[in-house]
Amino acid sequence: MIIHEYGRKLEEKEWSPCIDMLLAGEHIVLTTHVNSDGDGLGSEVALAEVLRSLGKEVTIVNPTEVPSNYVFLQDIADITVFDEQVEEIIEKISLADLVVLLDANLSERMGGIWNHVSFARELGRLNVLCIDHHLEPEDFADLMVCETYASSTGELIYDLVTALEDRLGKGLITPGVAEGLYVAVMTDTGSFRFPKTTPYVYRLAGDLVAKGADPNDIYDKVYNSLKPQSLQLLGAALSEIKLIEDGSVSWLFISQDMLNKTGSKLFDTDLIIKYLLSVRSVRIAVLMVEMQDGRTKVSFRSRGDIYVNKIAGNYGGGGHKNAAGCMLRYAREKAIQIILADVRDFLKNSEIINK
Ligand SMILES: [Mn+2]
Repeated sequence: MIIHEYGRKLEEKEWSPCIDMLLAGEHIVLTTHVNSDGDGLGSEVALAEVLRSLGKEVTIVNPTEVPSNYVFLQDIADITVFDEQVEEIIEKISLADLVVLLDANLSERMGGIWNHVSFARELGRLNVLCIDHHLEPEDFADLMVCETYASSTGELIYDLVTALEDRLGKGLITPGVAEGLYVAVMTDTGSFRFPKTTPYVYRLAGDLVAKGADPNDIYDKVYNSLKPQSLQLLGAALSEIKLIEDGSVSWLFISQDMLNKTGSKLFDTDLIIKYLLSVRSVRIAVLMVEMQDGRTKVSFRSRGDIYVNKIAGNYGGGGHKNAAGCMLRYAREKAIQIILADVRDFLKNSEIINK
C-alpha cells in the first residue's frame, strides 16, 4: 500500500501508478463519502465519463442519496444509492476489479459499502484506489493519493486526467467532464475564495470554462436551488445563533423539531454554516444538528491557523484545517456541553501556542 503525500502538485510521472491501476481496470466502481457533496459527485461523474471514453465499464455507487441541487450533473441519474439498492450494489462490487473512493480517506466514510468492498478485496478480487485531499488518511487501500495541498478532489482529478491525456496523446476533457470538475472545484473552494484557491486553481478553472463548463449556469443550479422550506429553516436558525467567548466562538444547534417544522432535510444545513463565520471576530464556528436517532452531527469551521480537524478527531471525525466534522453519540445537552468545553480549551491552547 502506497500513500502519496507529497504536499505539492504532483508531477505527471507521479500519477503513473494511479493511471496504471485505472487502465488495468475493466469493471470499475466509483464511490464517495456519505452525505455526498459537489466535490465528490462532480469528481465521480467526470472520472466516470473519462474512463467510459476509454472503453471501461464504470458504475457509480454511493452510500447516500444525491442532494437535489446536483441532479443536473451528467449521468447522475445512473448512480446507485446504498440505502435504497443494497442488492444491486453488492452485485456491482462483486463484478468489479477496481473500486475508487473519491473525496474521503477513511474506509468508514463509505458507509455500508465498505463491508462489501473489504470482503471482495480480501478475496483478492479487486484493487482499491483512493484519491483525496483531507488530512490524516487511514491506510486502507491498495493505492492512496492523498494530497492536502489540493483545494479539492476535483483539482486532483483534473491533474490526473491531464496526465492521462499526455500518456494517451489525446484530449479527454469533454464539456461533461469539464462541468463535473468545475462543480467539484467551485463547491470545495467556496466559489474560489477559500485559502487553497491558488493561481493554479484559477488557471485550471479557466481551462474547464474553455472546454465547456458554464460558470453562470453552474453557480445558479448549485446555489440558487433552495426549496422554500430551506429559507424557513435559515430564518429559524439564524435567530438561534449564539456568540460566546467575547465573540470568538459562534454556535448553533438545529433540532429535529426545527427541521420537521420547516420540512427540511439534513443537507439544507450546509448553507447555514457560512453565516456562523460571517462575524469578523469569530475564530471557531460550530454547527450541531440533531439526527433522527438522537445523535448529533457536528460541523466546525475556523478562521486562520486553527486546526478544527483536531477537535473533530477527538470523536472519530476529521477533515481540513478550517473545515471539519464528526458524529457524536450524545444528544443535545451533553453534545453542546462537551463540544463547547472542547472548543474553549482548544482556543485557549492555540492562543498559547501562537504567542
Ligand atoms: Mn473535497
